[in-house]
Amino acid sequence: MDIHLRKVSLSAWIVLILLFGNASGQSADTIPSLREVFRNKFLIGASVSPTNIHSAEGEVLKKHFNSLTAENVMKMGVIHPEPNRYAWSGPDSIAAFARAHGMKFRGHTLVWHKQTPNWLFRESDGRTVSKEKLLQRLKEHIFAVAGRYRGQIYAWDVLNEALSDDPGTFYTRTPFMEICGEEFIEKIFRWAHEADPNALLFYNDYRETDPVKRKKIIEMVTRLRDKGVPIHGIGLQGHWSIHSLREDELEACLKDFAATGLILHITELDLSLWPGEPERREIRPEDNVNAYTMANANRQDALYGMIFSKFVKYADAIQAVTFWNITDRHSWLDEWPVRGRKDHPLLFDANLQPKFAFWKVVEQARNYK
Ligand code: 9MR
Repeated sequence: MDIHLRKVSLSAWIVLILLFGNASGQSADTIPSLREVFRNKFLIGASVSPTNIHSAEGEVLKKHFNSLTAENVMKMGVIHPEPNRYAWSGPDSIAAFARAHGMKFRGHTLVWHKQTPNWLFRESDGRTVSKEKLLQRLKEHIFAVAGRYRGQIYAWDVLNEALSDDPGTFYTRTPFMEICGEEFIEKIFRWAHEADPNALLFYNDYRETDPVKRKKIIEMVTRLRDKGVPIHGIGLQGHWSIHSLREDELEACLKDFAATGLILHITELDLSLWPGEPERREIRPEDNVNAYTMANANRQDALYGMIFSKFVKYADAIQAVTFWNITDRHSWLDEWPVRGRKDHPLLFDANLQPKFAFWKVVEQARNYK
């Protein structure tokens, strides 16, 4: 049986077909807009590329979403591939789409140690740059990028994933940290604020449900706040798996982050049908199965319901919920950690139709105070 038809009895199905004459049973008019359902609670966002906003997925965006994040084209290596060259056309087209459709635009990301351009850490003769030069390059980069989109980007991920997953280590060892020491963090927030004083500034990280990692995130942002550094919010990525996400952990996570008093954005939400893995690896025979089984889909429906019941509970702290990609037609998880292994982590299926998980999410709006 097609997975989309499960749970619908035969008689209900006949009624639906008579009513809507639509084999999928879901006429476009009967499907509520996600962003309308959650209006006045939080924004509903998706990460996008300059291409997919103009594909069929763009229609899903226009109906259900009111915030966009560039999945890749604003990262340092893409937007600033050479010392004096910026690639503006991709981000400009996303900005134009956001404007044309009355959507917000989240900036991702000013500083991240991944997807950095090769030239950034090197002198022209190949030696490692000095601390002063690297800081100067960071400053120029931030002023150029945040300056160009001043007034168009409402919130920036200023720093992405600087904290270690190793419980015994605070910061991840990155070229930024090795060359500049932790003081670069404070500086990049101050520069971002100067470049665009109205943008909300975020620290963004994953594995936020892990109590040790969470403590580090809270400690770092609290220290920055106490020093008067302009940081307004914490981005909780939310790359979760149906095999490991636990309600008690999510509850504790949101409670702790809400207690900081900072704005919370869920920045990269998806719920994988595969167990999470920290490293890329080759495909194995056991990966060649369809993970979108009834059991997995049922689990995903229930967990999406649970996740949004928590978001609704903490809606006073949460300003935006952004999904990482739009529909199951394409997800970064189709490539990671196993290239070519299909995942189905989102609320819309590969045919761009709402999944049962979508309805579970919509149901949570009933629980508004
Ligand atoms: O989805 C992004 C993927 O297309 C890129 O190849 C990858 C590597 O740069 O980055 C992915 O997005 C990441 C995001 O920028 C930061 N948090 C983790 C996301 C998934 O890796």
